[in-house]
Amino acid sequence: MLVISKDDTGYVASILFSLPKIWEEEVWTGYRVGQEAAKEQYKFDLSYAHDQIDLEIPKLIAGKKIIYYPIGQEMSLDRKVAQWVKFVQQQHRNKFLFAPEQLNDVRTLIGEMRLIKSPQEIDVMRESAQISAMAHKNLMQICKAGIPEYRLAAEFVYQCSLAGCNAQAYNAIVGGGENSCILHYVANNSVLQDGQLVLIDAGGEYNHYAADITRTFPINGKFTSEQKQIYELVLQAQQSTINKIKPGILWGDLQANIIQIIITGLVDLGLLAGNIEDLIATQAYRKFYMHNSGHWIGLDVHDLGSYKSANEYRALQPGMVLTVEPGIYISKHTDGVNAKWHSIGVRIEDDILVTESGCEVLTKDAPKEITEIEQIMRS
Ligand SMILES: [Mn+2]
Repeated sequence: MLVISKDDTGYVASILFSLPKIWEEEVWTGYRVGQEAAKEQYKFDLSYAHDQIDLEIPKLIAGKKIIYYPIGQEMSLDRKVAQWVKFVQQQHRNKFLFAPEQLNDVRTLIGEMRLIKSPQEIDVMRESAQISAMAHKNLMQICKAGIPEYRLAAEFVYQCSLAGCNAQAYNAIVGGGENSCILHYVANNSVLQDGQLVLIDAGGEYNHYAADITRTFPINGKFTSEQKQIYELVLQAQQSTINKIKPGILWGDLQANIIQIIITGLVDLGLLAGNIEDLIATQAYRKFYMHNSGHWIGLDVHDLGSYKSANEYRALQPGMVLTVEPGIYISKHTDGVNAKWHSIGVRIEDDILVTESGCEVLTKDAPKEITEIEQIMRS
């Protein structure tokens, strides 16, 4: 448990409570930092063994007005906080030290801090994105009809691990054919069929920072005419939206741009009929594109931080990292669609850093142009 305490003069102290360094326990569960190294190596101002929490925290909160902690995240912590406050109330009733009067949720503050990445964080995210991008490219090289979806998921994990990822940012989605139309398909246990697409949504986690990439490509290496038309439309929606990203752009503008392009394209292909404005107003696109433009990404794949402030979509700022991930999904269960479009699910997703002058696509090494994908899969 980390306590950060600020006094009236503005002095900030960091106090760590952690497991004591006991070799007979470490031999079972692994190395521990211990209290000495916490101060010397990690520069905490104070360091205690975890069993000192109930003794030390009341001293730390006495005289403070507000406690920030994740309210309601763990009932055991809610109970502890109440006990510590009650203890201070009783101990200091007749002294000049007061018990805290206010509990605030620390996640609101941390969410805002996590929204703007430092240069060091950006370096790690670039590395995480690059490893994941190369792992996606590798899947294009080894994919062929007849292998199970989990083979590609396993190869992805393997390549990320070889490059130093300690975990995956989330369970990989590898969906061939009809499975590409299930947004969070994680069964990954069907066999990839010749002539169909495979959609792969997978990202490694490097030094605790997530990557989140989706690529869709033909299992046999060559797009059919229908697959190509849907793919090019999704790619156009994604590229046009990425091109708009720069400081000052509102979060909601990204989804609006995707919807505009996807609806126009679906009308051109004969998959939707009617006036563009009416189709947007009635959300007719939801039959084919039923999710949002993306999300913040960082320590979590869906990172903390609000998308609106005071009911207005927030404006992008340098240092924010977000995904842009339009998709079109045409299942055999989708009503009123010519069978030639069935089982075509396409999503293309990249991780984008907002810079002073525009943006940087952190995941740019994962191929997404049709000619590039077909060339990689041919060789
Ligand atoms: Mn995503």
